[in-house]
Amino acid sequence: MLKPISATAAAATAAALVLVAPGPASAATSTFADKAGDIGPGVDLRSVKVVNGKQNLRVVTTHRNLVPGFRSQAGGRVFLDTDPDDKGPEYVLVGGYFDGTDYALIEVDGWSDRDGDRVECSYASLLDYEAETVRSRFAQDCFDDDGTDVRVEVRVSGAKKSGGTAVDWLGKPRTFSAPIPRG
Ligand SMILES: [Ca+2]
Ligand SMILES: [Ca+2]
Ligand SMILES: [Ca+2]
Repeated sequence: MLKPISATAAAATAAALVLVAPGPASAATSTFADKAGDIGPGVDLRSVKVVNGKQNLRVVTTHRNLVPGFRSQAGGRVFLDTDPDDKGPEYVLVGGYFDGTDYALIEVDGWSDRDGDRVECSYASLLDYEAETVRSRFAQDCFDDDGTDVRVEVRVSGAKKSGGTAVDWLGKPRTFSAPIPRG
Protein backbone atom coordinates (compact mmCIF):
# COMPACT_ATOMS: atom_id res chain seq x y z
CA MET A 1 0.00 0.00 0.00
CA LEU A 2 1.23 3.50 -0.80
CA LYS A 3 1.34 5.51 2.41
CA PRO A 4 0.74 9.25 2.06
CA ILE A 5 3.44 11.43 3.55
CA SER A 6 2.39 14.21 5.92
CA ALA A 7 1.93 17.73 4.58
CA THR A 8 4.71 19.10 6.75
CA ALA A 9 7.13 16.39 5.65
CA ALA A 10 6.23 17.09 2.03
CA ALA A 11 6.71 20.83 2.48
CA ALA A 12 10.08 20.29 4.19
CA THR A 13 11.20 17.96 1.40
CA ALA A 14 10.07 20.44 -1.25
CA ALA A 15 11.97 23.25 0.48
CA ALA A 16 15.07 21.08 0.72
CA LEU A 17 14.81 20.18 -2.97
CA VAL A 18 14.55 23.83 -3.93
CA LEU A 19 17.68 24.57 -1.90
CA VAL A 20 19.77 21.79 -3.40
CA ALA A 21 18.40 21.70 -6.92
CA PRO A 22 17.61 25.12 -8.42
CA GLY A 23 17.81 23.56 -11.92
CA PRO A 24 15.44 23.96 -14.87
CA ALA A 25 11.74 23.24 -14.55
CA SER A 26 11.11 19.49 -14.51
CA ALA A 27 8.54 17.35 -16.34
CA ALA A 28 5.44 18.88 -17.82
CA THR A 29 2.34 17.55 -16.06
CA SER A 30 -1.27 17.63 -17.23
CA THR A 31 -4.36 16.08 -15.71
CA PHE A 32 -7.52 15.42 -17.72
CA ALA A 33 -10.83 14.71 -16.00
CA ASP A 34 -13.50 12.31 -17.22
CA LYS A 35 -17.15 12.31 -16.25
CA ALA A 36 -18.05 10.17 -13.23
CA GLY A 37 -20.76 7.58 -13.64
CA ASP A 38 -20.93 7.57 -17.43
CA ILE A 39 -20.53 3.81 -17.00
CA GLY A 40 -21.17 1.60 -13.98
CA PRO A 41 -18.67 1.03 -11.19
CA GLY A 42 -15.76 -1.34 -11.62
CA VAL A 43 -13.73 0.61 -14.10
CA ASP A 44 -15.35 4.06 -14.56
CA LEU A 45 -12.55 6.41 -15.65
CA ARG A 46 -12.25 9.56 -13.50
CA SER A 47 -8.99 11.17 -14.54
CA VAL A 48 -5.79 10.73 -16.51
CA LYS A 49 -2.58 12.34 -15.30
CA VAL A 50 0.37 12.56 -17.67
CA VAL A 51 3.92 13.48 -16.68
CA ASN A 52 6.14 13.84 -19.74
CA GLY A 53 9.59 13.80 -18.17
CA LYS A 54 13.10 13.82 -19.53
CA GLN A 55 13.73 10.11 -18.86
CA ASN A 56 10.22 8.71 -18.41
CA LEU A 57 6.68 9.23 -19.53
CA ARG A 58 4.21 8.47 -16.73
CA VAL A 59 0.45 7.98 -17.08
CA VAL A 60 -1.79 7.54 -14.03
CA THR A 61 -5.45 6.70 -14.56
CA THR A 62 -7.88 6.97 -11.66
CA HIS A 63 -11.05 4.89 -11.55
CA ARG A 64 -14.17 4.32 -9.49
CA ASN A 65 -14.29 0.93 -7.72
CA LEU A 66 -11.21 -0.71 -9.21
CA VAL A 67 -11.39 -4.25 -7.81
CA PRO A 68 -9.09 -7.30 -7.87
CA GLY A 69 -11.83 -9.82 -8.73
CA PHE A 70 -11.91 -11.27 -12.24
CA ARG A 71 -15.67 -10.76 -12.55
CA SER A 72 -15.03 -7.08 -13.31
CA GLN A 73 -13.38 -8.19 -16.59
CA ALA A 74 -11.92 -4.68 -16.44
CA GLY A 75 -9.16 -3.56 -18.71
CA GLY A 76 -7.94 -0.60 -20.66
CA ARG A 77 -5.97 0.86 -23.50
CA VAL A 78 -3.77 3.92 -23.14
CA PHE A 79 -3.23 5.33 -26.63
CA LEU A 80 -0.16 7.51 -27.16
CA ASP A 81 0.25 9.96 -30.00
CA THR A 82 3.91 10.83 -30.51
CA ASP A 83 3.61 11.94 -34.17
CA PRO A 84 0.80 14.44 -34.82
CA ASP A 85 1.46 14.31 -38.60
CA ASP A 86 0.47 10.64 -38.69
CA LYS A 87 -3.23 10.14 -37.96
CA GLY A 88 -4.13 8.24 -34.79
CA PRO A 89 -1.90 6.69 -32.14
CA GLU A 90 1.63 5.36 -32.63
CA TYR A 91 1.58 3.26 -29.43
CA VAL A 92 -0.96 1.64 -27.16
CA LEU A 93 -0.55 0.11 -23.70
CA VAL A 94 -3.03 -2.76 -23.43
CA GLY A 95 -3.68 -4.18 -19.97
CA GLY A 96 -6.08 -5.98 -17.67
CA TYR A 97 -7.25 -4.20 -14.51
CA PHE A 98 -7.79 -7.15 -12.13
CA ASP A 99 -5.53 -9.64 -10.35
CA GLY A 100 -3.50 -11.96 -12.56
CA THR A 101 -3.71 -9.84 -15.69
CA ASP A 102 -0.78 -8.68 -17.78
CA TYR A 103 -0.03 -5.69 -19.98
CA ALA A 104 1.96 -4.91 -23.12
CA LEU A 105 3.15 -1.86 -25.03
CA ILE A 106 2.31 -2.26 -28.72
CA GLU A 107 3.45 -0.17 -31.69
CA VAL A 108 0.42 0.57 -33.86
CA ASP A 109 -0.47 2.44 -37.03
CA GLY A 110 -3.69 4.27 -36.16
CA TRP A 111 -6.82 3.46 -34.16
CA SER A 112 -7.87 0.22 -35.80
CA ASP A 113 -4.47 -1.50 -36.09
CA ARG A 114 -4.72 -4.92 -34.39
CA ASP A 115 -1.44 -6.34 -35.74
CA GLY A 116 1.09 -4.17 -33.95
CA ASP A 117 4.29 -5.58 -32.49
CA ARG A 118 5.27 -5.52 -28.84
CA VAL A 119 7.86 -2.88 -28.05
CA GLU A 120 10.99 -4.20 -26.35
CA CYS A 121 11.92 -1.49 -23.87
CA SER A 122 11.67 -0.51 -20.22
CA TYR A 123 8.10 0.04 -19.04
CA ALA A 124 5.86 -1.08 -16.19
CA SER A 125 2.24 -0.81 -15.11
CA LEU A 126 1.01 -1.16 -11.54
CA LEU A 127 -2.55 -1.68 -10.27
CA ASP A 128 -3.38 -0.05 -6.91
CA TYR A 129 -6.87 -1.07 -5.73
CA GLU A 130 -6.55 1.05 -2.56
CA ALA A 131 -5.90 4.25 -4.49
CA GLU A 132 -8.02 3.04 -7.45
CA THR A 133 -5.23 3.88 -9.86
CA VAL A 134 -3.30 2.27 -12.68
CA ARG A 135 0.19 3.77 -12.77
CA SER A 136 2.28 3.25 -15.89
CA ARG A 137 5.84 4.31 -16.64
CA PHE A 138 7.61 4.19 -20.00
CA ALA A 139 11.27 4.99 -20.65
CA GLN A 140 11.34 7.76 -23.27
CA ASP A 141 13.50 5.60 -25.52
CA CYS A 142 10.50 3.26 -25.95
CA PHE A 143 9.32 5.77 -28.55
CA ASP A 144 10.75 6.38 -32.02
CA ASP A 145 9.80 10.04 -31.89
CA ASP A 146 11.98 10.51 -28.84
CA GLY A 147 11.81 14.02 -27.41
CA THR A 148 8.46 15.12 -28.77
CA ASP A 149 5.22 16.25 -27.19
CA VAL A 150 2.76 13.48 -26.44
CA ARG A 151 -1.03 13.34 -26.60
CA VAL A 152 -3.13 10.64 -24.93
CA GLU A 153 -6.49 8.94 -25.24
CA VAL A 154 -7.77 6.27 -22.85
CA ARG A 155 -10.44 3.63 -23.34
CA VAL A 156 -11.48 1.37 -20.45
CA SER A 157 -14.01 -1.41 -20.42
CA GLY A 158 -15.58 -3.89 -18.05
CA ALA A 159 -18.41 -6.34 -17.56
CA LYS A 160 -21.92 -4.96 -17.14
CA LYS A 161 -24.04 -6.51 -14.37
CA SER A 162 -26.76 -7.10 -16.92
CA GLY A 163 -24.30 -8.76 -19.32
CA GLY A 164 -22.27 -7.31 -22.15
CA THR A 165 -19.40 -4.86 -21.98
CA ALA A 166 -19.39 -1.26 -20.80
CA VAL A 167 -16.91 1.11 -22.42
CA ASP A 168 -15.66 4.47 -21.14
CA TRP A 169 -13.43 6.78 -23.19
CA LEU A 170 -11.58 9.83 -21.90
CA GLY A 171 -13.81 12.54 -23.36
CA LYS A 172 -14.97 11.97 -26.93
CA PRO A 173 -13.99 8.55 -28.35
CA ARG A 174 -10.80 8.59 -30.43
CA THR A 175 -9.89 12.18 -29.70
CA PHE A 176 -6.55 13.00 -28.14
CA SER A 177 -5.89 15.25 -25.18
CA ALA A 178 -4.05 18.53 -25.54
CA PRO A 179 -0.33 17.95 -26.14
CA ILE A 180 1.85 17.55 -23.07
CA PRO A 181 5.29 18.98 -23.81
CA ARG A 182 8.33 16.99 -22.76
CA GLY A 183 9.91 18.35 -19.59
CA1 LIG B 1 -15.97 8.11 -16.64
CA1 LIG C 1 -0.16 10.09 -34.57
CA1 LIG D 1 -15.89 9.03 -20.43
